[in-house]
Amino acid sequence: MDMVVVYSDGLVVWKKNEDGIYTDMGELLYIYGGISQAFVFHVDSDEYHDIAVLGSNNTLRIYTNSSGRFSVDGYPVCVNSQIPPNPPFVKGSEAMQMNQYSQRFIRDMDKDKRDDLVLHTT
Ligand SMILES: [Ca+2]
Ligand SMILES: [Ca+2]
Repeated sequence: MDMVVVYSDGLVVWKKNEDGIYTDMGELLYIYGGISQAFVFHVDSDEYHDIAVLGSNNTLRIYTNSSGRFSVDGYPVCVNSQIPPNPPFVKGSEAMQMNQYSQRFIRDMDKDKRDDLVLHTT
């Protein structure tokens, strides 16, 4: 399994696993403003893992990966709690503050090959 290394200054690099030896494959992304947390997941149903970044401003952005190339600016995520049955995360014109959620998990809850965002408030 390969490794994605996230630096708090905003740099995201890919380390390729070659029989247990990790080779630096270079910079995947550089997020202006810094990163407090990042998740590797599938936002779409292609075979390429995407990256969600929780920025230092507590907003979540998605950077999609298409054939190994990441979107430059990504897009902000907002959680629309008004759409039943479960609050989906949707592309938002303005990023939503995520600091109200004490825990965040990414799993494919409905097995549609697109990961979902599970949020917990206290
Ligand atoms: Ca993808
Ligand atoms: Ca899903």
